[in-house]
Amino acid sequence: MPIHNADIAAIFEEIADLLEIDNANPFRIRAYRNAARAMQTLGRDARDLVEQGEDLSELPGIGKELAAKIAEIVHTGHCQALEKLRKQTAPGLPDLLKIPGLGPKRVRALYHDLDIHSAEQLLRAAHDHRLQELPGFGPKTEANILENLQSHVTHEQRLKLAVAAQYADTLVDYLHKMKSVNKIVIAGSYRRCKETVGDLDILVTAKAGGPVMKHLAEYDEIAQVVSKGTTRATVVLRNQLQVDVRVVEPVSFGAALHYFTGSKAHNIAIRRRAQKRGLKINEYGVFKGDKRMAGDTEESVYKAVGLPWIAPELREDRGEIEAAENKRLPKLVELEDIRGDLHAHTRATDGNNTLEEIAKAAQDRGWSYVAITEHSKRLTIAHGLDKKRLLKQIEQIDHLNDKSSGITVLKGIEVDILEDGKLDLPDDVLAKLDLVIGAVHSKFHLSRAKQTERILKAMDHPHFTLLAHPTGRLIQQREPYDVDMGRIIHQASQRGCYLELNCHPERLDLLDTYCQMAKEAGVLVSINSDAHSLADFENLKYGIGQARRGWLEAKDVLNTRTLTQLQRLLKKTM
Ligand code: DGT
Ligand code: CA
Ligand code: CA
Repeated sequence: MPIHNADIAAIFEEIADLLEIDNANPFRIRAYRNAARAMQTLGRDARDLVEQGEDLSELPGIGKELAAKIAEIVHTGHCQALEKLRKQTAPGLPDLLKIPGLGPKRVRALYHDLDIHSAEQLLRAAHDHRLQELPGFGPKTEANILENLQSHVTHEQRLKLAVAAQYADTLVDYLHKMKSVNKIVIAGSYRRCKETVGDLDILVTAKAGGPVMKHLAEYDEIAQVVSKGTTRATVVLRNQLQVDVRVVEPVSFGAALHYFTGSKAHNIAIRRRAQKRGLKINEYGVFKGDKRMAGDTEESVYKAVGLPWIAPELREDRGEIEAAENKRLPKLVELEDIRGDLHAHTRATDGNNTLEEIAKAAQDRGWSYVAITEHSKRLTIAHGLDKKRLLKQIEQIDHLNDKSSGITVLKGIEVDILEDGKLDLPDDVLAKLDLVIGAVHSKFHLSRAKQTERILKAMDHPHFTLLAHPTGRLIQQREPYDVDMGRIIHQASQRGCYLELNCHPERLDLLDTYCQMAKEAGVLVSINSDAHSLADFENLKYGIGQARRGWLEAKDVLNTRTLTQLQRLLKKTM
């Protein structure tokens, strides 16, 4: 049974959560959280490392004990320490943790003070306003929990795109091992690069249907075969991800790909268009009466209804069909357009790598620049920089730039925006930097008016260049903070500063619709990895997907500029 890094990370996170509910030693809890993060950002399969006999305890954040646990999980699929903790924890509590806004500390309080150990009990208590009396809760938290409880039910089964990708990749590799298989494409929301996916829709072309489905059913990550015919099957993987597989004829491949890529709204609009032209369109092809007009490629399907091919990320029936009709489809940004990253952390704060390692990795990617933007002092858990340490880093970067060629390391900071809108470091040191990224890391629950004013005030600061993860949401974990994004985008256009699209798979923040708003207002978006380790640079592809969903072209993106152009744009704001 192949174990993915995400599986190991999930086990370590659960151990940390259960330890925290149990009020265990904070250092132990932190060690598991760090290990979970190390697994997510490893960049290679831990399974391969274990099988090749490599010493995992040499990885950052992994000691001997954790290395042994990783090996145990790879070999057995289980972790005894977790099983033991689960037995010790009141049943129901782990489920409560899955509700956004409820961390282990709150779950512990709910259990100890109100004897709550199920979502139903929690719902009742929130309705009766019994939560707000608990220390650390209050009426706002209670309202948030109530809201999250309701939306929790609707997206609990969806997986984040980057997590689904790990399972999708191995399954596709497995299916490719079959000689009779030709093409394999994952359609659906996955192909449209949605932030989360409900299930995977896989299309296969193959000589004959039978053996493919048999091969699929033998995949050892399957928990359940829901249905299995000769041309279609539905299975559920161990992690509860449902996979629909269809074998299609080459003549129908384009039509099937179009149909199963969706979105449903886009399909319906295209079908209506076909009907107006006296055509019938379905997953087998485009037909006039009984005559097949198109269907082997997606291009042929679009052509039959008088349109150019439309990129999957645009297919939401949000104006893409009109744009195609009027030959105004955007030429969407691609990974290759990116010339550098404007948000990375080093070992000086909570990153894993040295300055030199980051510079080298950026250069190896063919980039011209990379910005180092550590946290500022207020963020103590990340060991944020004060003025003195930042000045020291500025010197180090100058020194590095003096001796290296081919890559420029830009000097930056991810400075906290304080509750009153002030920045967390003095002006004289900010003035020495190439860019100043402002970020909200606290007081997420201010009123809309206050939160908006806070950010607008920060953006007014003479040295402010870029707003980090503008809505603060964590996918399926934390709702965006309540803020008037229209005013923020307007302010950015007036002030000549920029918005970040943070590519961390849990953030993907700027949201797609705000990307569109920024583009319309002429505000450039910077697609940033927020790397804490070298493997995080890989996350740029998810940010690119999100940017494409937001209709962004290379010209709408700040870090597609050459170094000289970028420096000019950054100076304008300082
Ligand atoms: P998901 O799985 O919830 O993340 O989202 P999708 O978009 O992958 O949806 P899914 O898996 O239910 O269906 C895959 C595609 O199949 C969908 O994007 C469009 C197409 N489809 C499904 N049901 C219908 C339908 O009733 N009418 C049309 N025209 N297309 C449909
Ligand atoms: Ca799907
Ligand atoms: Ca499906």
